[in-house]
Amino acid sequence: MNEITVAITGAAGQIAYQLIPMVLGGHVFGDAKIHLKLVDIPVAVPKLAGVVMEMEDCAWSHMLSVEAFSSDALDQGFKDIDFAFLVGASPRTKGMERADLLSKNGNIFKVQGQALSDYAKPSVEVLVVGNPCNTNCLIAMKHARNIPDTQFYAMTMLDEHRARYQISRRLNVAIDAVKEVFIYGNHSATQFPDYENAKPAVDHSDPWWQETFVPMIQTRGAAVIQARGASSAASAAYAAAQTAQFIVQKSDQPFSVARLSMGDYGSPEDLIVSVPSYFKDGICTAYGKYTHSESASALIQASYDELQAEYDQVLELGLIDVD
Ligand code: NAX
Repeated sequence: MNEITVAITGAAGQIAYQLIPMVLGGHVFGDAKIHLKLVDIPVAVPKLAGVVMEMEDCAWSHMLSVEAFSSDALDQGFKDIDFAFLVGASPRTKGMERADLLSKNGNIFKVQGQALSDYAKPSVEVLVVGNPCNTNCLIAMKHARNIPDTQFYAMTMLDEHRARYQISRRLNVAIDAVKEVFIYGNHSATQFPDYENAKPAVDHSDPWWQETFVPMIQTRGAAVIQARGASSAASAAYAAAQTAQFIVQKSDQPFSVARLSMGDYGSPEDLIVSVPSYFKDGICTAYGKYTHSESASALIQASYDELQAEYDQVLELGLIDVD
C-alpha cells in the first residue's frame, strides 16, 4: 500500500482548516493513504483535538491516522514525514516593525528547519506558506543541513491564480484558456504578476495592465482582508494543495513557485525567489525564456531588491550563519 506521512503546522489556523480536508480527501497525494500530523503552538493544542475529532468524523478513506502535536515536540510532529506544509507563522501585530516580524518568524523557521533536518525523512519536500514566506523558507532551508536545498519551496501559486482569473475576465475568455501567467520575485506587494507573456496575448499598450492589473494582484490579499475581516483562507489552502500536487508529481507543467535561485531571470542567487518553474529530471528548475519590457524588468528588479533587503536584515539579526 502506498503510504505518506504529512505534517501541517499552523494546524489550528484558518488556512489549515481548509487544507486538512483537501489532504485527507485525497485531493493532493493521489491514491496514497495518509498519516497526518497536525502541529500548533501549545495553547492551540486543545483546539487541535477538535479538528482531529472532525476529521475522524469524516471517515476519509485515505486517512490512516490524524494526530495533534505541540510545536514544542517537533521530534514527534516531524518524525519520518514525507511532506511538510509550514503554514503557521507569527502574525504582524499593530505597531510591530518589519525587523521584529522577521526576527520572530526567523526564530520559528530556524527551529523548524533544524527539526526537519533531525527528524523528517531526508527526502521530505517542504512548502512554506507562512509569511514572509520566501524569507521564512530560506531560513528553514539554511538550518536543514540533512535535506537538499532543492526540496524547499515558498508559495506564490495563490498570486498566479489571482492573476489568471483577472486576465480571463479582462479578455473575456475561459479561465482554462489563460496560460503562462507567472509570478516573479517576493510573495509581497512588490511581486510582479507577468501579463506580458500571458497566453492569449494581451495588448501591452493598454495602460490598464500596469496601472490597474499589477497593483490589484499585488494588493489582493489586503483587499480580501478589508472585505472579509480575515485573510485569504480557502483560496490559500487550494493554492497550497495544488502546489503540493505539482511537487509530489514532479510535474513537467510550468507553475509559479518560489525556490532557491540559480540566478534565473536575473534573480539574486541563493535567495528564495519566484520565477516560472517546472520539474526537469526530478528537480524544480526555471522554465522558459520569457523576456520583459523595460518597465516590467524594473518592477521585477524592485521585488528582487526587497528580497535582498530581507536577507540582509536576517543576516544582521544573526538568523543565518554565513559559512
Ligand atoms: P491563522 O492566524 O489563522 O493561523 C496561524 C496558526 O499558526 C495559528 O493557529 C498559530 O497558533 C499557529 N502558529 C504560530 N506559530 C507557530 C509555530 N511556531 N508552530 C506551529 N504553529 C504555529 O493564520 P492563517 O490565516 O491560517 O495564515 C497562516 C499564514 O499564511 C500567515 O503567515 C499568512 O500571512 C500566510 N499566508 C500566506 C499566503 C501565501 O500565498 N504564501 C497567502 C495566505 C496567507 O496570508
